[in-house]
Amino acid sequence: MITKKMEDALNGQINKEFYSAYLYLAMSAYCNRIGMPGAEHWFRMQYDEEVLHMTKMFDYVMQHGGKAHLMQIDEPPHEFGTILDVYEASLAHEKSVTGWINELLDTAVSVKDHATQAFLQWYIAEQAEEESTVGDIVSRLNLAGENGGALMMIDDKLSQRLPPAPLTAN
Ligand code: OFO
Repeated sequence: MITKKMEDALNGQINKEFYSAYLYLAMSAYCNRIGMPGAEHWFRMQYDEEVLHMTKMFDYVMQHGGKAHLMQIDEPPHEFGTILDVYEASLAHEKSVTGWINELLDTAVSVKDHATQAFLQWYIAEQAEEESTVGDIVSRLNLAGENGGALMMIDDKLSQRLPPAPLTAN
């Protein structure tokens, strides 16, 4: 059974994962508008992944005697600049998410909730992977600069992203 403090913190993160999904859906729509279909697809897959992050935590709260509490989701931005700007915004967001996951783990430690500490290790590893993946795309876009051919090659690569595998709560 999770404590009220842990339940509130997890519900806060569920809301942030929803926001992440919203943000990436907005980025997908923006990439459609600027003629980057591969990036549009990549962010649509990222949206799907964030929904899985959210539902994994949502299920965990309920399976551990807590109350899943859904809150209002903030409106994301709709304009992002160049394709490099879009991915830099994504990287900055993932760094924020890493900080929030670390704070969640701090809370689990403070209330001596060992089960939630173990559960959160999955998110810690996932955040390292997310930052690395997006950081790599930012590096490639920086190298491509204004080179249209290079940008098309990167966009083609982004179009090959596969859907995320289904997750379980534990
Ligand atoms: Fe849920 O990891 Fe991205 O935001």
